[in-house]
Formats: sequence, C-alpha cells, structure tokens
Amino acid sequence: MGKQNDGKWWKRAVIYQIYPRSFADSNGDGIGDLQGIISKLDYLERLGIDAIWLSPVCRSPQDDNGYDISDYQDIDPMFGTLEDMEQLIAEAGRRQIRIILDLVLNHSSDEHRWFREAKKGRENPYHDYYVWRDGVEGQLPNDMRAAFGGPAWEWVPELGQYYFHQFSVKQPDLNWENPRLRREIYDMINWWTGKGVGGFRLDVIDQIAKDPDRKITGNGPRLHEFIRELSAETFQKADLVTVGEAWGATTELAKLYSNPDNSELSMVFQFEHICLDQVAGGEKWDLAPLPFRRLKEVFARWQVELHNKGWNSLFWNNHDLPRIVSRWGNDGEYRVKSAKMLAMLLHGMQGTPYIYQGEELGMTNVAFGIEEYRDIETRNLYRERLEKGYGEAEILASIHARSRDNARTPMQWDAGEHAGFTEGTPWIKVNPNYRQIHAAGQMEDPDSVFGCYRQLIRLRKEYGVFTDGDFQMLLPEDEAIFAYTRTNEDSQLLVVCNFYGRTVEDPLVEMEDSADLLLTNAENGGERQLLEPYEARMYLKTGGMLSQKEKHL
Ligand code: TEU
Ligand code: CA
Repeated sequence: MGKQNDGKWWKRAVIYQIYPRSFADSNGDGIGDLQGIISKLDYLERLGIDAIWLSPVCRSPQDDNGYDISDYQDIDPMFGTLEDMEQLIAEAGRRQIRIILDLVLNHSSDEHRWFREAKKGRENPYHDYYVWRDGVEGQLPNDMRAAFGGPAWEWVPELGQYYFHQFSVKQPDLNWENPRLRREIYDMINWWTGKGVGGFRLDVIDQIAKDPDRKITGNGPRLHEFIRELSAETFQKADLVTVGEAWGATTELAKLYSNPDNSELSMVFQFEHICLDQVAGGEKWDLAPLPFRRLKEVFARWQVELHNKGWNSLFWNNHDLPRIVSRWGNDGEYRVKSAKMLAMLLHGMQGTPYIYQGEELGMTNVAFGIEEYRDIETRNLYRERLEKGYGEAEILASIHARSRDNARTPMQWDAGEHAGFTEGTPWIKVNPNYRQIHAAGQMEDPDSVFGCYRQLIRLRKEYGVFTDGDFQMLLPEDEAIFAYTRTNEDSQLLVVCNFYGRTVEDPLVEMEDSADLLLTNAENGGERQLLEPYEARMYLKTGGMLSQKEKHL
C-alpha cells in the first residue's frame, strides 16, 4: 500500500459542505436548520459522502452569517439546540458520516462575552484577548483596510483605543499572542471533540498570527508555532480530519500545514487556482479570462509537490465562491455535460474532494438586482464602488460573476414552491431555475449530475489508484484538453477532458484504446477520435502500464 494510503480515513473520503442557513428549513422560518439537515441525511447517504462540513451554527448576531461567533459552545437558536447537534452527530454516525465543524478562531463576534468584558477597561483580564492600540480619534494606527471595506481599526472612545478587525467591525480579531486565550480555545475544541465531532475546518487559520504594526495578516511570524501547539493540544488527541483555510498558502507552506507527521493539520484549502481569473493585482471583482494552461500548471504543481510530502484538498466551490458550472463550465446549453466534466476532472486527482451543496446537481449562479443580495461583502462592495465612480452595470456584472450569494441561494430539492427548501419565505431568493434543476429530478437518474458524482465517489472507494497514484500531466501545452494519469504499483487511471465548448481532435485515443472505460459524460456513439464540447472520459488500465511512449505523449 502506497505511503499516501497510510490508513488515514480522510485520504479515501469525500466531504460535503453544507451552508446550514440555505440547506433545508424544518420549521418554516425561511432559514435552514439542524433538523432540516437531519431530514436530508438519506439523500447524502445515497450520494455516498463520508463527512459533512457545516458552516458555523454557533450563537452569532449573523453580521457575517455566523462567521462572527458570540458563543463557541452553544448553537444559535435559529439553527436549533445543542440536543439537535447531538442528534445530527448520532444520526449521521449511524450512516458512517462524520460531522466536521467550522472553527472561526481568528476573530469572535463583538457580542462575545470576552469582547464585552474586554471593552470594560484596559485592566480587565479579557482586554488582551483582542488587539488594541492607543490612539487619537481620527488618527488611525495605520492604513490597513478590512476585507469587507473600510479601515481595519475601530475607535472605542471610552478606552481611547482602537481595536483591530480584518473583517467586519463586528468581528474583532483575537490576540493569539495571549496564552490564556489559546488555552480557552483548546478547551472549547476538546469539548466539541468529546461530543463526537469528526473534525474541524479552520476559518482563515493562516491569519491568526497577525502583526498589525508590521501590517502582517497572513503567514505571521509565529503562525506554525501556534498551529503546532493547537494541533498537539487538541486534534492529535483524536482521529480527526482538520482542514485549514489558507488563502496565502504556497506548496512549500502546505507541506508544513499537511506534513504527514501529523504535527499541524490534515490539509489546507489553498486558492491559487481560484484566483487565476481575476486581473493581476486587482480584486476578485476585477474579472479576467481564465488562463487555461496556467490552470493546468497550478494543478500539476500542487499534485506533484505534495505527493508523499503533504495532502491536497480538491474543490471548485464553497460558500464564498461563485458556482463552478457558471464560472468555468457552461450553465446554458452544456450545463449538465460541463458540470460532469468539471467533476470528473477534479475527482480523478490525488487529495480529498469537497462537494459544496448543490454542486452535485449542477446548480448555477444567479443574477439578482442589488436589493436581493444579502452578503455583507457584496453589499459593501456595491456601495464602495458606486462611491468610487464605477458604473452600476459594471458593478452588477462583477457581483453576478463573483458574489458569495451565488453559493448561498437555497438548496433546490424539488420543483415545488421555494424549491422545497422552506414552507415559509426564504431568507434569500431561490434561484429562478429551480424548476429545471433540483434533487428530486436527479436522485434516481444515473445520467444526471448527481448520478455522475455518486459514481465518482464509488470509483474512489473501489480503486486505490485514486488515493495513492502518482500524478502525471499530459498535453500541458494543449489549449483545450486537460488530461492526466495517476499511476500506482498495479494500475493506471487516465482522465481526458475537453474543457471548452468546441470539438477537438483527441491525441490520446491510442492510449485510451489500451485501457477500460470507467466513466464518460458523452452520449453514445461519439466519434472516438474527437472530443465533443466538454466531453470527459475516465479510463483504467490494470496489470500493465500504458507504454512509456504513450505516457509521455
Ligand atoms: O473567508 C476568508 C476570506 O478571506 C473570504 O472572506 C474571502 O476573502 C472572500 O470571501 C473572497 O470572496 C472566511 C469565511 O470562509 C468567510 O465566509 C468569512 O466571511 C470570513 O472568513 C470571515 O470569517
Ligand atoms: Ca428554520
């Protein structure tokens, strides 16, 4: 068994991300909740996933939809109760599905007890749980900006100090230099582990070692020291999966985060591929065409450099990202085919695949009027860019392409009112295409996007080469085809994808002829020498390897 297949369950697992607010509403208040998730466990069991990552459901004033936590050890009433969480953990466990919680450790809500205490005075024992700087009103400590707009410093008159916040004003940064704070965090995590959670996703974990005096937020000087301590005091005490969100991760840093010696985390979410279609030096709102060969180079580098030295996460989507079929597929004529191609392309690689709710249905972006957007980041962007003189049409084009609300419209369960998400009024409008795109229409259809994801999950469990095979990119210079092999001691996987909507010659057909077809998104009878628009084929060769010549085409 290859070193990669070292028995860690999460190396053979597929993880499903739920954004609870938008997944399933059980009590008609228009907001998804834990009982709603419990009611959909059979659906997730049919899909075949092994774990569920829940975006935050702890107590929160919801300034950033729960990423502003006011009590790390209680469930927000809008989502249910601690008993509901315990029931979810138990019910999922009966289906061999683990529950992964989202830990937001870089900042808390300004309504957290710690911050309310901290604001009482400089001598308060909780004051140094946060990052303060003396100052004069109107003279900011420095010109650092917050991710959701405005300065990163907020004035507190009664203290004569500013506090630091990388995100909204209601998300004050926690001071990880304080060992008492770190101890409280470790105790909280071990409390959740004791309740049977199967792992944690760590929100902006690469930003916790901030040093605002040197304008450092990501990859701060003590970052890996803190993560190693965190890991030793918590995660290493149980058989958990941990995945850190690290927008600034490089392959070198990822080898630290996901070191096979288990000293830090299982893996990280890195975003190098995600940032390719934006203007260099610009923001995500500054749209640029996807440089396809760069995309292949980035994936190949991460696959090769982390092989036996770390572990990749594999994702296209999450609750912060536009939906991939609209972004790099085709959400019109070729929606189903391109959604399957993107799935086959990603799920053949080495790493742990993540499926974001609705991705398995081929759900798409939306194009709302500005008044229908709910996300703080989107609403602030709209206002800020109007003030800067951008045209409204240009701003809306960026929002339609990049708003986080593209991922946050309600899960589309059926063709009934509000797509079966709620019997009340949804907190955010349902995508108008829900009558054509919903789970009820796909769960029993092997040719649906759902059917393709289900098959990919099964193949990963059936063939070890998905877990431990060496990655080799093929045709790196080709402008339309994304193709690679995965090779281990007894078999070889070949994945061939036409990434675009035009028919192309298939230069690998000879290689394909010597292998068995595992999965295709093509209707029958296609021309073998050609790859139709968005056509994807997955082959397996066991016993003999594809010849060296074929391999280095
Ligand atoms: O996101 C971190 C983060 O940087 C994102 O906000 C990203 O910059 C932006 O979404 C790009 O579109 C994490 C959570 O995933 C996000 O939902 C939270 O808003 C943020 O942290 C603060 O907790
Ligand atoms: Ca509800």
